[in-house]
Amino acid sequence: MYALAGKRVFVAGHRGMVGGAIVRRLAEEGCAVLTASRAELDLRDQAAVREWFGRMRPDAVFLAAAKVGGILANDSLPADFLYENMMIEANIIEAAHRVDVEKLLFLGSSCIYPKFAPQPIQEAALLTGPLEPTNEWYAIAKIAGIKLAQAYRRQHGRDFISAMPTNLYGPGDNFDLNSSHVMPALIRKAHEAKRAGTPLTVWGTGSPRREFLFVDDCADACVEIMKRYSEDEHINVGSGSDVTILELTQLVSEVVGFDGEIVQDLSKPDGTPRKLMASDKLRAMGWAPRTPLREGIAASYAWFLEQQRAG
Ligand code: GFB
Repeated sequence: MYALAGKRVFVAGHRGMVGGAIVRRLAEEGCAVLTASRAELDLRDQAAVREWFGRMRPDAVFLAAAKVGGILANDSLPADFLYENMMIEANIIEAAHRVDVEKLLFLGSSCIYPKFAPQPIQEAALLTGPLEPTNEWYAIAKIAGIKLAQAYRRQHGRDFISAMPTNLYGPGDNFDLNSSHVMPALIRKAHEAKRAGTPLTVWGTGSPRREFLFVDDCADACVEIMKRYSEDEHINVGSGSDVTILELTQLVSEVVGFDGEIVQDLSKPDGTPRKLMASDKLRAMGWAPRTPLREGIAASYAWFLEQQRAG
């Protein structure tokens, strides 16, 4: 058991959806939360990261900073996704080692697994087959992060661990249609189609299956993992069930109140056919998600509307 109470806890990536949710969740832990804005600290800059860690001396680190995006952004910005993510994780993990950080949790993604991994995907499926080409750059960077954490455990005895969340969504998500993931894209498209009385366009065939987890549930799991998990192997963080993109489109349409036509854009990629994770290890720790999909979508839509009103 690693106690967070009284500790100095750095959340790298606090302006992002996941980092923001971890900061919210840490309010219950009685710890001092450290954050650094992009203007204060460029996580891709090794010297700056070392200097910051030397000065701020965190006891624990949630490594939730990353260059992230949906299928199109991943596919069209391969250099950014590979370079930026490798720099961020290498700089933070090495700096954490140098200042004797007691515990570090590195966050990855379910796209680290082979494209055709047996479902539900066990942690042991890592590196057993070829990756999905639309996101292999991001996946390679995240696999390197897992290996870095393991390497520092092995060589230096560090308590550095990794968690792999499934597709996440919620307040703080990116709703930009060119770079977003499917959930915020569908919420925005349904909202705009309802207002304009136009059809809603879904990318690809609509047949891929995805597992979704509400971001505050993920943050809760991350805090539990930080406190109670200390193993070499990464740990999956999923909700345990998945839906097709078409089913998701229907559900989002219901929540948003859109009942118009749904059309397909087959020029856009489908990506991995399915990536449902086996989260048995996490469930065995007694953790379970709290937010049903429909409720999470409603919370996400409410946040989107709030942002729109705020301009
Ligand atoms: O969420 P998403 O962009 O990423 O897309 P991945 C999931 C599925 O939704 C794909 C379909 O089959 C998309 O074709 N889709 C339908 C849409 N309509 C839309 C739309 O309007 N926008 C988007 N974005 N998708 C990413 C990876 O994979 O997921 C990352 O690229 C990362 O590496 C992340 O792992 C969690 O689930 O395919």
